[in-house]
Amino acid sequence: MAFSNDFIWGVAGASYQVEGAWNEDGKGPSIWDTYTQQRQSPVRSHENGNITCDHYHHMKEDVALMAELGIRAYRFSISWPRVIPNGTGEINAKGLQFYSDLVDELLKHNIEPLITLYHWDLPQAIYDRGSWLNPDIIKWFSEYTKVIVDALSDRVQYWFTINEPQIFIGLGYKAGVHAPFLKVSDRDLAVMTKNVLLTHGTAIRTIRANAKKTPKISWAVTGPTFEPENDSPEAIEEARNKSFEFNPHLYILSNGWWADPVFLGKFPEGAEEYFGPYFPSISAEEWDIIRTPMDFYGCNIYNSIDRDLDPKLANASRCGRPITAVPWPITPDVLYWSSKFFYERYKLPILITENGCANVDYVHLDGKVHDPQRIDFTKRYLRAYDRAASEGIPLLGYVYWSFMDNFEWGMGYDMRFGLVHVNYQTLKRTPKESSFWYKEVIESNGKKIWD
Ligand code: GCO
Repeated sequence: MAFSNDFIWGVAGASYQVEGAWNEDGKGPSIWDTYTQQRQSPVRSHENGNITCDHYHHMKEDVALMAELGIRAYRFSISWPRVIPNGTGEINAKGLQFYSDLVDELLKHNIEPLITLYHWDLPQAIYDRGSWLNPDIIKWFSEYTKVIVDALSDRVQYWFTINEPQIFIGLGYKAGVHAPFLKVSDRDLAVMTKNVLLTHGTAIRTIRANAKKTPKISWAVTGPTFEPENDSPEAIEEARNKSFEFNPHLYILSNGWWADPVFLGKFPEGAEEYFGPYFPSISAEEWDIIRTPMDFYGCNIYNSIDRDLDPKLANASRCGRPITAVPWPITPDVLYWSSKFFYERYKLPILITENGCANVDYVHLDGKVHDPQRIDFTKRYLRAYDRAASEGIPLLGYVYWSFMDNFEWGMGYDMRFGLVHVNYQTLKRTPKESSFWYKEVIESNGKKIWD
């Protein structure tokens, strides 16, 4: 057992996925609101986040439940359009108050707030002005960041700029399965990448310049890696290279495309040839901003990347393997390999900002939610993470996704990741068996995972 004594044990959620109250108390619309209000919402079963868990109105009850379950940290995101309805300009005092109250409530229960500034609910007004294609977004996001930091940094220490650029750009603008459901060209993706990277770097500077409590800052990127075929140095080297290389089809979802610029000051090899005249042109001054240092490396990890995508071979290697409800493969060792590879390459302590299991949970005849798959899943992943700790890789903590079931983006409500079950009709919360198990994991600082 190698987790440090101050290891952070947390749970996560995100504004659009849990809050509801989509048009209350002066909140402006986000791109997720706009698309899910259409008669034919592109989300599975045409579902939307209008009410979802109604966390906006159940916040105190939810925090009290976290405290009962022994949770030490809560990673949540701020809805930009709830605080600044038009994206820029006027501040919605009620929206800001909600987050201030949430922070107070968490601290009252000794739960550390971990704030994500952007978890995909872009103000519609910013989208209308060009979204990530418009370089003004860098300034607009920085202004929004300052509003939040001014209001909350007397009590908050942990900050995440953006959540998973791979996904909000990759699935939102390339694959067309997340808002705003577009498929744009590589040329546009290159422009967006540059603007996202500059937005991230500028936001770090804004936080550092304005925070009252000394901030600890990171981002939360998605971080799957390849696992080596065996433990030989050659196999490990091959997996390491594949985990960061430039692949023309998958670059937008990769680690190297987003993190190499930030830490190494360059895009991965092969990118410039691929983009030709559309390769992002970045001045020395802009590189400085993109490379603004962070304090740790926050990453969301659920599974490793399939080694070979050759369909002829795929049947043999994939057939019947364990999967979650999403369905993603269950690959526990990815927590070891990702932590190792990221630490070696980017030289920062690791915080797993999301990891978790979607399961087929429902309330059983005895009134309880039995979810042994989630317990087994989490135990396996934490064991692999523990291996990384025992090899001396600095690990700051583990944040389970998610605290409660919620709106799973394009997949709607069928996917349940929560430690707490939510009945979307009655809004009743029922802690699942896994939440009681996780409580013991926390109380034992991880020892419980070896039982
Ligand atoms: C993420 C997502 C979460 C998802 C979770 C499960 O950061 O990937 O932000 O919002 O709900 O990952 O897919």
